[in-house]
Amino acid sequence: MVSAGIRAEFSMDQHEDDTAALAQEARKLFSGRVDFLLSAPQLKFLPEPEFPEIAFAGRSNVGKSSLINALTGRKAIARTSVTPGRTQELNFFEIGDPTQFRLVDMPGYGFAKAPLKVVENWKKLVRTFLRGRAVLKRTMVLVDSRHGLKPVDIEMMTMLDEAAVGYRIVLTKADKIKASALEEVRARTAAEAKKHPAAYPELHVTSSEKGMGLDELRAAVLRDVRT
Ligand SMILES: Nc1nc2c(ncn2[C@@H]2O[C@H](COP(=O)(O)OP(=O)(O)OP(=O)(O)O)[C@@H](O)[C@H]2O)c(=O)[nH]1
Ligand SMILES: [Mg+2]
Repeated sequence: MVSAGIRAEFSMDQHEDDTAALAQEARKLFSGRVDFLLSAPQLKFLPEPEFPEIAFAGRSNVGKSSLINALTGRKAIARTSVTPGRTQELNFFEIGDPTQFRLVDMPGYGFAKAPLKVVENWKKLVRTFLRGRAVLKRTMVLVDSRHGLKPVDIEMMTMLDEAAVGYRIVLTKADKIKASALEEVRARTAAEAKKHPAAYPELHVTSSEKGMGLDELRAAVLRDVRT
């Protein structure tokens, strides 16, 4: 007879094995074939919804494109810039050979200096895509560690809650602040996430520059792709 204690221990070990196996598989996939597929400036240019997709959203300059480069170990497969507003279309990247899933690099929101008309267009493109894309498995909502959640982020999160689109909050640029400040923003962001029904309760803390949190995020992406 197996006691409940041993059973619990076994399932815990099993869980850890599964997690380790997934992380390893994810690492392999992300270091394998990664190709830029296309850039869609309007919804009519979207690719056929043939594969699971994971979208990267967040304020301008938060580090969406940099994170895609870091996750895939490519220096510049997604274009980055110190000037906010670099990414202006939905950019699709394919991972795996044969293709397993797609990553979508999105234009940033909350970029005050862009012309109003341009901002309105991006907003519509991003919202329509996030709300209506059947193959979208998860959205990563990126938040700059130095700034924490801003009203536009809360607005985006609320929109995703209402559309019942599950999302993970990913703190970026963790290398740019002290550990104590990072802990503070992490706690504050986690508390806000708890209030949002479509948000994952656990946050990801990352640095594209230093590689922090990338293995965990790769594994999370693969888990999301398979749900
Ligand atoms: N120190 C540090 N800098 C980062 C990190 N991630 C991004 N950056 C810098 O932040 C700036 C903006 O990065 P992008 O990846 O272009 O940001 P984005 O969110 O794609 O911006 P838009 O496309 O304009 O919305 C660049 O100068 C990056 O080098 C990081 O983890 N650490
Ligand atoms: Mg970008």
